[in-house]
Amino acid sequence: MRDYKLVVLGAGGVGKSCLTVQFVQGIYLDSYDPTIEDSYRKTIEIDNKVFDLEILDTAGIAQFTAMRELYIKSGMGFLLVYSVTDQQSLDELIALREQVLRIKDTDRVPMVLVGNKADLTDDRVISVEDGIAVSSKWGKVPFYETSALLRSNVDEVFIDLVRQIIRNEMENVARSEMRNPSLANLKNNNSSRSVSQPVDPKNSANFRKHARMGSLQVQTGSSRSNTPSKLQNSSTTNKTQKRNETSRSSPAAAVKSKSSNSAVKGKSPTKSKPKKKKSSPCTIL
Ligand SMILES: Nc1nc2c(ncn2[C@@H]2O[C@H](COP(=O)(O)OP(=O)(O)OP(=O)(O)O)[C@@H](O)[C@H]2O)c(=O)[nH]1
Ligand SMILES: [Mg+2]
Repeated sequence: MRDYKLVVLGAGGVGKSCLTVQFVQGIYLDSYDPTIEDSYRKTIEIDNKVFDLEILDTAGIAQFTAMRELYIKSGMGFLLVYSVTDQQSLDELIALREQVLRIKDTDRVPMVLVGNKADLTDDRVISVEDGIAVSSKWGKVPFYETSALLRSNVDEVFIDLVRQIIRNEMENVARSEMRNPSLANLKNNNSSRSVSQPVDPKNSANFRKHARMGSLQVQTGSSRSNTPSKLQNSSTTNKTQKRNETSRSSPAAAVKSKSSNSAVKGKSPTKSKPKKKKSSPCTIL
C-alpha cells in the first residue's frame, strides 16, 4: 500500500500543527512553538479502502520555508490554512496557492481551503462569506471553517483532501486511457491493477521522509464535531523539531467557553443546519 502525501500549508501561527496533531493524535496543542517541519503518519479507511497518509506539517514563518518547493513537488494534496482572526494569513494563501499551481504545472491540484480558529468569534476578522469568495475565485475549491481547539471539521478537511486525490487519480487514469486506448486493454487484461495506483510520477517521487470540485462545501467550525466512533489512535509521528517547553501560550484556552454550536452551509451561517455529507463511511484507524 502506498502513501498518500498531504501537505499542510499556511502562514505562521494559523494552527497548521494543531489541526494536524488533532487529526493524527486527537490532542490539542495549547502552546505555540513554530514548526520547522514535522511529518506524521496515519491510516484511514474510506469507502472500505485503507489509505496510509503521510502528512507534512510545514513551517509558516518565512525563515523556515526554504524546503517549500521540494515538498510541494512531492505532495499529492494540500490543505491551505488561514486563521479567521488574521487577514494577512488569507492574503498569504493567495501567493501560496499560485506557487503550488506553478510547481505542479496544472490547475487540477487536490486542495482544501481551511479557515481555522473559528471558535474565536470575538477576534474574527474574516467572515464565512470572505472565505466563500476566495473559494469561488479559486474555482470552488472546497472550503471549511475549522477549530482545532474544538476538533471541529478537522477530520472532514483531511478526508475531503484524500477523496480529491483519489478522484484525481481516477480521472488521470481515464484521461490517459482515452489518449491511449491500448492502456485500457492492458488494464482489462490485468485484473490486479488498482485504479488508485500512481499515474503521475511527479506525485510518487522524493517525498521527504522527515521532514474538489462539485458543489461548494462550507462548514464553519465553531462547534465540537463528533469524532468518528471508530477512531483509534494508531499514528506514528516523526518529529524533526523539539517543542520548546517554555513556548508562549495560546489565546485558545481563554476562549474555550466562547464556542457556539453552529455549523453552516452556504451563505447563511446562523440559520443553516450542519451539512450532511453524502459521503460513504470513513474510519480513522
Ligand atoms: N483558539 C484557537 N487557537 C488555536 C487554534 N488552532 C491553533 N491555535 C493556537 O494558535 C497558536 C499557533 O498554532 P500552531 O498550530 O502552532 O500554528 P502553526 O500554523 O503550526 O504555526 P507555524 O508552525 O509557526 O507555522 C497556538 O497557540 C495554538 O494553540 C484553534 O482552532 N482555535
Ligand atoms: Mg506549526
